[in-house]
Amino acid sequence: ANLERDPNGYLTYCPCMGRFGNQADHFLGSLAFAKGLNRTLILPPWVEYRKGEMRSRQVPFNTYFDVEPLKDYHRVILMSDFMWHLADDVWPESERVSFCYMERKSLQQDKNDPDQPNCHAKDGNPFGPFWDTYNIEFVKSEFYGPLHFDVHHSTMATKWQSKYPAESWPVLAFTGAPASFPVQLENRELQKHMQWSAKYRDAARDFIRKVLPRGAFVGIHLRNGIDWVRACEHVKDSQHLFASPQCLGYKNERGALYPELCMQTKESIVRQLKRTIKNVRQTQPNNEIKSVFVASDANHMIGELNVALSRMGISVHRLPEDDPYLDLAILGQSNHFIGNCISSYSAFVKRERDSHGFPSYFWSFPKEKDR
Ligand code: GFB
Repeated sequence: ANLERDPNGYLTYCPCMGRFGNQADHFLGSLAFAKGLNRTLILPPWVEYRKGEMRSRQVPFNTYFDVEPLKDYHRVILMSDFMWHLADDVWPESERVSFCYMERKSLQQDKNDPDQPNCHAKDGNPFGPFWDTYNIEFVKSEFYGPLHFDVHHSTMATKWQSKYPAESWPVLAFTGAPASFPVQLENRELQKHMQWSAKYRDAARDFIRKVLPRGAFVGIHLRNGIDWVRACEHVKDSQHLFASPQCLGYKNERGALYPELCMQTKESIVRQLKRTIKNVRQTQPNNEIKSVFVASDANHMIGELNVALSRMGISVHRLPEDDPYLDLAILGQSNHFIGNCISSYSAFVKRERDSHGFPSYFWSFPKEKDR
């Protein structure tokens, strides 16, 4: 490919925090930030963690999402394209500077150079493996504080541009995503530019056509693994937890956090699912729900749900093999969706469905007594 250099510069970052839901939130913010600064966004690979592996895996951005639809919003380039075709010219090895807000302490304190403040951009996992994927070493650190990433509410973009003009700083390389978590309200709608790659679109469609019975289906997300049980303990001392603003509002306009929002009992899940199906049967008699698709990180409750729903003539299904991305793509296509307010994985589905005008609901929200 004969790629042309963008005179306005580039922005690259490591999606070094959290798993997919977190990375997706960060991606939307980084995309808005790149547009605000008028720099081409280098599309990072997704960072994945496998059981028993010490180093993260980096999966090319376009394995899951198409690149073209993003260009309707802003200029982007795959990280591999940038590194193979442009980096030698735009970002020579001697000029690779890592950006962080302020000094980051090293895990292994540098004995030779103990006091030199540094981003330590490659320290630990996934930081090292991420940049190693493209053989990137940094020669220097740059601390950008007190600048920040909210380009919607201030003259922040201009400040970045005057402090780091593209002529002298062709590439801004961030140690972590230049974005907030959870995703800023203004950036949620950028989700419409994240469109599943053909592989996932087709796989979702095939599963729906071949495995699920004909008719409408409800997609549900059950987030109930041990990491989640532990995370939910923080409900009692927080205003917000992870993606909770999607339900409660960014300023708690729609209420305070409560435990059932994070973790639900099996009984309440069955109750809400039955009630949802009955409501739909009454209000939309022409598009009768025939099945339930369950996505989960741990317990799919297939047995319990089949027992509870068989009398209503409804079968319950899951993927034969764990695939977090295919689960997401199918949930995005379901006729109805029930997700978890606190989970950023659910939040991805909710945003995608909003962009299509598909309905979504959440477990135990609104609060039982307020319904
Ligand atoms: O995506 P994620 O940041 O969402 O992390 P949360 C959860 C990961 O668990 C996903 C797996 O990326 C998947 O790998 N997972 C969750 C699932 N639900 C499903 C599912 O339905 N199907 C499949 N196949 N996999 C929070 C994070 O996770 O968890 C926090 O935001 C923190 O950083 C906390 O780590 C404990 O927002 O749900």
